[in-house]
Amino acid sequence: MKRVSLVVTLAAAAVFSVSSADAQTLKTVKDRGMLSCGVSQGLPGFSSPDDKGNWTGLDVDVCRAIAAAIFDDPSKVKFVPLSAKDRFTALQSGEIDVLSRNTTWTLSRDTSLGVNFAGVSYYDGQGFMAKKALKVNSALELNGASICVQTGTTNEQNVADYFKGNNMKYEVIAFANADEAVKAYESGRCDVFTSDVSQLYAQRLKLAAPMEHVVLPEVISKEPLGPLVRHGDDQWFDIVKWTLFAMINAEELGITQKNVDESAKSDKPELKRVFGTDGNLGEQLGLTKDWVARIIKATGNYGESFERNVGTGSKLEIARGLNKLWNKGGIMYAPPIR
Ligand SMILES: N[C@@H](CCC(=O)N[C@@H](CS)C(=O)NCC(=O)O)C(=O)O
Repeated sequence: MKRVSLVVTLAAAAVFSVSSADAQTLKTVKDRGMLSCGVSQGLPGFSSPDDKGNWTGLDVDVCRAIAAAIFDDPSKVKFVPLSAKDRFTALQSGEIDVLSRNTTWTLSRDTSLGVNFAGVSYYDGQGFMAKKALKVNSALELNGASICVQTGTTNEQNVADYFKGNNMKYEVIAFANADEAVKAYESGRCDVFTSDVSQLYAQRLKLAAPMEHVVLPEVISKEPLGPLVRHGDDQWFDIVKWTLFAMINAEELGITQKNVDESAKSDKPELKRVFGTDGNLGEQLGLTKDWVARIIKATGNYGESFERNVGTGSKLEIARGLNKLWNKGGIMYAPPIR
């Protein structure tokens, strides 16, 4: 009997020490007074700085939302620009607390890199951009083409699969940096440029004559993009996950940046839980009761962030498509806040 209880005590102690030792990220972030967020080196609509170094974008908003939830201040974020190749090392080493950089969730990344994907913030797929002068209407006409791509991306492998699958020849010209790849394409070193379709639209804006380039109709892969964290801190994983889910749920519940104060006074049971006037869901996450209000005041709901950064309110003018809410014809769906 004594032995059993000793074993139980030791097991409980082990569990306790694991959770207390690992749940450090929130504390680290609070002590630093700043969230460290890994982003791209400049991808309009997703994460790009203006000439004053002020970052905006859909991926940027995820980090601003996390900072708002923790500090009630979306400006408390240090943005760390990372190439596709360096992004995972920065997360593994602890240089950043979260990576929010148009990163595709795949099985190999989820299992071999010591990371956890917190959800999907944008459902994307890979495509091709070609000069109109090339007179190509379909990716299936690309036999023998040279293709510019960025190294360290899912796009490298997908393009190989696609050409092999369709019995077509191709030549890959890979670059460590997106701007180099796009410049090489623009200068004629490659016939086409390939990346996630959203990024084709974003990169096209940087070209001297955007309208001389077309995005071909084929989408050759699934690229679910979302934020990710390091293994080993489940509380932090939950915070990042539920911050994204809060933005998506807010859209579903009709909570907007404009009406958030009004909505917080609602008597509806669902809204009372979301705003913490009933229960303490925010505190269960390690945050405050008003965590959702803080997030929506800072960034707006998911749909507002989408439209402002990549949708109709932006230069990219990307259609919501798959990223519409599940009850509006899309697949964007967040588990409920209850
Ligand atoms: N979603 C893909 C591609 C991500 C990626 O890095 N794409 C390049 C292609 S344009 C990019 O965004 N570069 C922007 C940058 O390096 O700042 C992945 O996770 O591997």
